[in-house]
Amino acid sequence: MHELTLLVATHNEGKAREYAHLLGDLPVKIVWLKQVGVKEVAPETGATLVENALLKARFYAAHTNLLTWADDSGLEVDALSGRPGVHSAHYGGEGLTDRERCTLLLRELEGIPMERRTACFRCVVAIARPTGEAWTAEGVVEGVILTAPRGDRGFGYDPIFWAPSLNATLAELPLEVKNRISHRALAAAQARRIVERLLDDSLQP
Ligand code: ITT
Repeated sequence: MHELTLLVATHNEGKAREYAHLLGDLPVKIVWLKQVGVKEVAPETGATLVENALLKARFYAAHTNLLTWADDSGLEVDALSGRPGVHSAHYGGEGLTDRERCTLLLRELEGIPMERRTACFRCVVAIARPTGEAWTAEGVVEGVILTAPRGDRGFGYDPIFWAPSLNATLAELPLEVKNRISHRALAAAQARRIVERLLDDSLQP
């Protein structure tokens, strides 16, 4: 039987949990970085999410010789002109916990009224072949940065990101509910079509 293998390449456990749920029904064999023994971390030297997503997907595809799915994502806060954005994972410097980064962001936003605390999460998924051929898809979810964290699910900035459509922070939602509305879910819905197309092509005689 023909089976396509897809490497979902992330070192972030929070992302991995979400993708396991989002992509579980794709008719491919999903493998993870740990499973294929990749410890290297792709360089993220791009200036944009698209550049970094492509860098990651191409790096891990070349490394493993597998079709690879990677994402670069971040939180863009309007009152901070879009920061931390592409630098979300390293906001405040290395070695901080997710909670510490949230606290730092809340401190930066101190005194800013609710109506000016708008923000969005953006996710760019890149799919790359070992040859370097690649495609991208993007998803965005709009929200508001609260003044204190709420909830202990999810990861990253979820406890301070309130989603108006669900009247909850992303950290108060079960994974399958976050996966209905999130930036990652929206990008993944488009990107899975790319994988399905590649699958169709690979089945052609
Ligand atoms: P990989 O590159 O290995 O996938 P990473 O954590 O370094 O893991 P990114 O460079 O894409 O990934 O950084 C994205 C950061 O943006 C992430 O570490 C979080 O701080 C934040 N972020 C992205 N998506 C998020 C989400 O759904 N909920 C909360 N925070 C998120």
